[in-house]
Amino acid sequence: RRGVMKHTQETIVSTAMGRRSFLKGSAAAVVAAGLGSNLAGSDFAFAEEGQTTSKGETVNPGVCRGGCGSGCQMNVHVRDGKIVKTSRRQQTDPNITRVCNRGLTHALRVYGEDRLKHPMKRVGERGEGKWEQMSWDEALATISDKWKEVAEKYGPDSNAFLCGSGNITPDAQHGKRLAAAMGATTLDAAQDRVFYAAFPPIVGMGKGPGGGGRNDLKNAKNIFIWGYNPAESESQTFHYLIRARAEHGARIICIDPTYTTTASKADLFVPICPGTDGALALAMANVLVNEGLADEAFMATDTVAPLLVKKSDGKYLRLSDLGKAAAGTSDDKPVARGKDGSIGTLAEITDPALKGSFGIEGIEVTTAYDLLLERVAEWTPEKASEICNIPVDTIKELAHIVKDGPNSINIGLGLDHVTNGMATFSAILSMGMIAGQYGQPGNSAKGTWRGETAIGWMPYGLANPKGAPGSTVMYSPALLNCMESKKYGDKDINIKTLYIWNHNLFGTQVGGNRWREFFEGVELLVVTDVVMTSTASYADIVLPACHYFECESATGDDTRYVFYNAKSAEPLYESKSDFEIFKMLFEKMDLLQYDFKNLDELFGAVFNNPAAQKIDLTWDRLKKEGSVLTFEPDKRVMGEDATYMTPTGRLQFYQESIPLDTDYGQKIDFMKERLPYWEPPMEAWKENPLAKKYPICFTSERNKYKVHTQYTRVPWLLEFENEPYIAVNPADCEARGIADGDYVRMFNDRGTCTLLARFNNGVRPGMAVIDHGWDLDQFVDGFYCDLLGYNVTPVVANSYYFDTLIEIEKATI
Ligand SMILES: Nc1nc2c(c(=O)[nH]1)N[C@H]1C(S)=C(S)[C@@H](COP(=O)(O)OP(=O)(O)OC[C@H]3O[C@@H](n4cnc5c(=O)[nH]c(N)nc54)[C@H](O)[C@@H]3O)O[C@H]1N2
Ligand SMILES: Nc1nc2c(c(=O)[nH]1)N[C@H]1C(S)=C(S)[C@@H](COP(=O)(O)OP(=O)(O)OC[C@H]3O[C@@H](n4cnc5c(=O)[nH]c(N)nc54)[C@H](O)[C@@H]3O)O[C@H]1N2
Ligand code: SF4
Ligand SMILES: [Mo]
Repeated sequence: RRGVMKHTQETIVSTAMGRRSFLKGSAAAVVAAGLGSNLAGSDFAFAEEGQTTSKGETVNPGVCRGGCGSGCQMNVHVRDGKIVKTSRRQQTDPNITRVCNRGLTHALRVYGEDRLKHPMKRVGERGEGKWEQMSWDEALATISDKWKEVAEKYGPDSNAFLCGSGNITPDAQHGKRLAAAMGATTLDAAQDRVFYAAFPPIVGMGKGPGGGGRNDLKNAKNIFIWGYNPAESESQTFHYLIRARAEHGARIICIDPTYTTTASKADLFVPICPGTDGALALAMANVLVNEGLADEAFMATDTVAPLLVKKSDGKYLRLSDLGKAAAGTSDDKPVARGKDGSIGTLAEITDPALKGSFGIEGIEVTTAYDLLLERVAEWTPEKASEICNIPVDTIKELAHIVKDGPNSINIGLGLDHVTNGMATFSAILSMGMIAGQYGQPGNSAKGTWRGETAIGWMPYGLANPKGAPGSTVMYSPALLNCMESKKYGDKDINIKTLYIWNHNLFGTQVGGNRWREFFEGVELLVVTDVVMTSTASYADIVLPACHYFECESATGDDTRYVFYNAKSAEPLYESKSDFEIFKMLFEKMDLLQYDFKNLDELFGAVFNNPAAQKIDLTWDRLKKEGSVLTFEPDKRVMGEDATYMTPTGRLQFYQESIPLDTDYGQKIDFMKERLPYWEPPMEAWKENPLAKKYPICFTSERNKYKVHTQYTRVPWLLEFENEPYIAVNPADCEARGIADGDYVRMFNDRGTCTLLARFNNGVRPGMAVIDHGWDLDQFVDGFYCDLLGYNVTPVVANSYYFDTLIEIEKATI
C-alpha cells in the first residue's frame, strides 16, 4: 500500500558507507536535479536586490517562514522566470545574515515532485489515493455550499478550521478571520502550550521596543540548556550560545536524557531520567535554601514572596479584607507585613517579612515564600537523586553553579512535551528566583527575550474583525479526550466540516488513530497544502497552495527585523496563496464585509499600531527597503527595573488564580497547582503498570534536515538521512535480539510502526528516540505519530508527545 524505501548498500545512513561515497552521492543528486551548474559549490557572494548577476539572474528578497520560527530572509535567484537557488542575504546585523542548510534547498521544494497541482476531490476511500481533478470554481462552490448547509442544519460552529505552522505570516493565516466571520469553531493543535502558558503568569512575557534578547547571552557566566536542543532546533540562536562560550567564556550546562549535539558542545552534561526535571529543580532550590544561599533580598524586591496568602482559600490578603478598598477594584492591592508588624501594600512596606504565619484581623495568613519553602523542603537532594538518576553531588554542584551567576536558564520544549510540564516549568523558574537570576545582564533566556517587534502569527485583533460572530476555540488533544461525552465543557462537539491548512495533522499531532475515528463523523475534510502530505491524502478535497516565494508577504519573528518577501515566480500549476484562496471563500460565503480588499490593506492593518508607527514602519516602506531593522540591540534586560509583566508586576512563583488555558470541563485542584511540585508523567513512568507491557519511553529529536514534516522529501537533504530510524541503546536491543541496522516494529495499544533501529550509546537505556518529521509513506509500515499518547492535564491541554510508552521487537520485512 505504501511506498517502501529500500535499505540498500547506497543508503547514506548505513554504517558501511564512507564519506567519499557520500560526496559522490551528493554530486549525483545535484546533476539529477538539473540544477548542478547553479548550485554546485554555491557561491555565497552577496547579491543585491533587483540586480542582474553575471549569470543573468535576478535576485529578490524571500523569507523562509515555516515552524522553525527563525524567519530567515534570503536571496531568491531567478532566471527565466524560474527560482534557481537561494543564498544568504546581507543584513546590517551580521548575526542575522545567515541561512541554514534547509534554507539553501528551497528551489528543490518549489519544483519538488510532491507539489499539489490542481484542486482535487477524493473518489476512493479516504487515504486511498484515488483523485479526480476539479476546477477551482467547482471546488470552492462545493466547499461553500456544504458550509452553508451545515450552518443551517447544525449551527455555524459545526464548521471548523485548523491552522498549523507551515507558513507563519498574517496573510497565510487569513482563514482565522474567515472562521470568526462565519462563527465557525477553531481547532487549536495545542502544540507548545505549556511553554506559552507558563511564562506569562510566572515571569511575564511581552513584546515591546528595546531589549537585549539573544545579544545578552554573552553576559552570562553560565548558560543552562534544559530540555532544549538548539544545535538542531534553533541553529540561529545556537550560534549566539556557542559564541558566548567561545568568545566570552560562558559555561554551558546541558540537562537532557539524551547525549544530543547540543550536549556534545556543553561543559557539563547532566543525563537525567526523562520526566523528572521538576524534582531536580526543586532539589536545587532545597540546596540553596538549606545552605543559606537563597537570595532573600531579591525575593523581597522582585517576587511575590512577602505577599500574605489566606489559609482559607489560597487567595492573597487584600486591602478589601481590611476594609481599606472595595473588593475587585484596581485599588484592591494584595498586602504584606512589615518586619515591624505594619500591614500595607508592597509600595508601602519597605522591609517586608518573608516568612511567618499571622492572624490579621482574625484572618489566618502565611507568606507566599513560606508556602514555596514548604514545597521545597520535601525535595532533599537524596530523594531527587533517586528519581532523577543524578548523583547527590551533581545536584549540589548544579545548585552552586546556578547561584554563581549571572545565569541564563533556557528551558526547551523537551519539558513542554511531558504531562508534568507546567509544574516543571514552574519549578525551574521558581528555583531561578531563589537563586536571584533575573533582571541582570546575562539573565536573558529563551522565553524571556524581550522587545522583538515580531510579526508572524495573525494578530488577535485582525483575526477577529469587528462585528463578526467570532470563533469558539477547542484544543485538539482535549477534544480527543472528550469524544465519548461529545461535550467540550458546556459546548457540544458536533463538527461536520473541517478545513485544515498550513498543517500536517497526521504527521505532527498526537493520537493519529483517534483522529481517524473522529473524522468518521466529519462529512467534509478540506486540506490546503503545497505538497501531498499524509493529511492531504486523507482529505475529501485538496487545494494546492503556492510556495513561499510564489506570493508576496512579510514576516519578522525573532530577528528584530521585519522582512519583505517578494513574489519571485508565478505560482506553479493551478496553485494559489492562502490569502487568495480565503479571499475567494469570503466571497462565496457572502462575507466580503469582513474581508481585506487586498494584501496592501491587510499589511496596512498589521502595521497600524503605536510600536510600528513610532519607527515609521509601513508596508510601503518595507516593500521599498526589503527589510527594516526595528531596533538596535541594547543593554536593557527584562526585569532590570524590578517590574515584570505579570498580574502583580512581580515574579510569581505563586499563582493566586490559575489561568485556564482552555475550558473543556476539567476539574482543577487549585491549591496543588498554585506552586511548583513534581509528580511522575501520566504514562511514561516506570511505576505505571502499563510499563510492564510497554517498558520503553518514546521521544523525538528535532532534525536539522527537516522542520517538522517540511523538507522531508528534498533530495539533497535525503542524502544525509534517507529513511526514518529510532536511536536506541545497544543494551535494550541486545536484550531483544536486535542488531544495529535491523528493522524493528515499535508498538503500543494505539498504533504500530516499522523502521530502522540504530545503536546509540548516547540514548539512555529504556528510551527510543526518533528524528521527528518523517511522513507516513516514508515508513516501511505504520506511523510513529499514531503511537503518541494524548493524555491531557487539567491546567494545560497540551500535546504531550513525550509521554508515550512503547515496546520494540525485531521486524521481518
Ligand atoms: N513526535 C513529535 N511530534 C511533534 C513534535 C515533536 O516534538 N515530536 N513537535 C510538535 C510541535 S512543537 C509543533 S509546533 C508541530 C508543528 O506541526 P505543523 O504545523 O503541522 O508542522 P509541519 O509538518 O511543518 O506542517 C506544516 C504544513 O504546512 C504546509 N505549508 C507550507 N507552506 C504553506 C503555505 O503557504 N500554505 C499552506 N496551506 N500550507 C503550507 C507544509 O507543506 C506542511 O505540510 O509539530 C508537533 N509534532
Ligand atoms: N530542525 C528543526 N528545528 C525546529 C523544529 C523542527 O521540527 N526541526 N521545530 C521548531 C519548533 S515548532 C519547536 S517547538 C522547537 C523545539 O525545539 P526544542 O526546544 O529544542 O525541543 P525538542 O527538540 O523537542 O526537545 C529538546 C530536548 O529535550 C530533550 N528531552 C526530552 N525529554 C526530556 C526530559 O524529560 N527532560 C529533559 N531535561 N530533556 C528532555 C530531548 O532529548 C531534546 O534534546 O524547534 C523548532 N525548530
Ligand atoms: S529553516 Fe529556519 S533556520 Fe533554516 S533558513 Fe528557514 S527559517 Fe532560517
Ligand atoms: Mo513547536
